[in-house]
Amino acid sequence: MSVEFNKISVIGLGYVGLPTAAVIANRGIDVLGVDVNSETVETINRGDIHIVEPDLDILVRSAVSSGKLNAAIAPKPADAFIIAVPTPFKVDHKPDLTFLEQATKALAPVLAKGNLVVLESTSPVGTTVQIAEWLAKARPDLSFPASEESNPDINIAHSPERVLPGRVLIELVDNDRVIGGLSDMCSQRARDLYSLFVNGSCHLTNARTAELVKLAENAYRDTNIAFANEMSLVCDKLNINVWQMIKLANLHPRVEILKPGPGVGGHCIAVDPWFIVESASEQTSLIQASRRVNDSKPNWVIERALAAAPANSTIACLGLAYKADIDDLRESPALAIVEKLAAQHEGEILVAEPNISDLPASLAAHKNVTLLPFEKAVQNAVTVLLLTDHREFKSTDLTTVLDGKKIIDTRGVWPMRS
Ligand code: SAJ
Repeated sequence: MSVEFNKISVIGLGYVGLPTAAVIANRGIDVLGVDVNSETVETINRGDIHIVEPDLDILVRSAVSSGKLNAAIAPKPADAFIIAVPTPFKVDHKPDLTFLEQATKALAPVLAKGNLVVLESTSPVGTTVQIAEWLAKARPDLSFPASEESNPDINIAHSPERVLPGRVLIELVDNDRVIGGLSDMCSQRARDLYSLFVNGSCHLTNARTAELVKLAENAYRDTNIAFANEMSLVCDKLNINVWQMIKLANLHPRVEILKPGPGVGGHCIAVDPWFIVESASEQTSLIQASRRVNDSKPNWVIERALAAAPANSTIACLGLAYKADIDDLRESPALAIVEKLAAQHEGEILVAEPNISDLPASLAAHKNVTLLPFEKAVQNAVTVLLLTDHREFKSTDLTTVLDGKKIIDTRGVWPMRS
């Protein structure tokens, strides 16, 4: 183990920061996790977790009970700081760096000569330099790589998180990392940091390239999903089974069409392409068109559901999470669809979401919405709208229960009934 990094601080204890903090702490390194939410901090210090991610509970419990992982609401001195706070967008799709600015300014007072700061949050091109500028302004007594200094007091790099929710603990360790420092020394020091817990290779580049690599990955996926979603509209119009069509097209050795769905959700793929658009709007017609296709899919699903369900009848909505086998409702098209249905359909809406125990406030406010185990929801409904392909929905044999019901399967879980 490198003697350089005896204490590491992870700022932002969400879906990326908490697993990262727990993995590092389980390598025997002292980790202070920092989050502005005091409930989150208390939960973690009890050895519990506030998110659903396979095996994360075990890892956090072990890291906290060994004393290697502690959480606090404010930063304290450390050798390296990993920033993993949300970088959402505003209503006009422009990047909102408020959390990042607050986190950076909170960390500035505890910085000391020799520290390394790594930005992991997905960020628009130029953000790593922006962090250096914020820090330099707050700490004129220290030198930063954005200045001419070849060996500054503080090293700064960007290494975007690339982990897939649902597989975070595996991908955090096994995925390759892209590391872009504000100087070669910054990149090398960040590589030393990640070498402490990453088995994948570390690829060094500059900060701007690393920033765009991450954005390009997610925009690439968004564009590919948009193609699949567009095909689902084409198939609907031409009365062709989209699942069968894609399965057959994918037999071609150079074709791999992704899966259509109710829209693209989560806090990454539906957001990050806009960061490229913001930097290069005239050059991004394909990226912008893909966003429009994916963003319009929920309304298309709502129209089909309303047309299929008789007035005052009961609709079962299966799934609220933005994708399978997680509890994350952020930017979830499934949730948005059920919210709109609840407002527009006069009958009962029976919601099944195995990964949550209470309805979110936006649905609990509607009298016609109830959360039920999914078999019950399906049994009592006339129309079944499948929105998320959770394993529970896929693994249960509903053959006879579904007979006679109107089915709208947005994920292809029952491909021959769609
Ligand atoms: N989706 C489809 N059809 C598909 C695949 C996905 O409709 O064939 C939908 C999902 O249902 C979901 C959305 O797209 O609503 C996004 O899901 P996802 O599994 O594609 O990706 P995320 O948002 O969970 O995670 C992505 C990953 N990026 C890429 O695969 C390029 C992950 O590696 C990133 O770390 C993460 O974004 C992030 O944090 O940026």
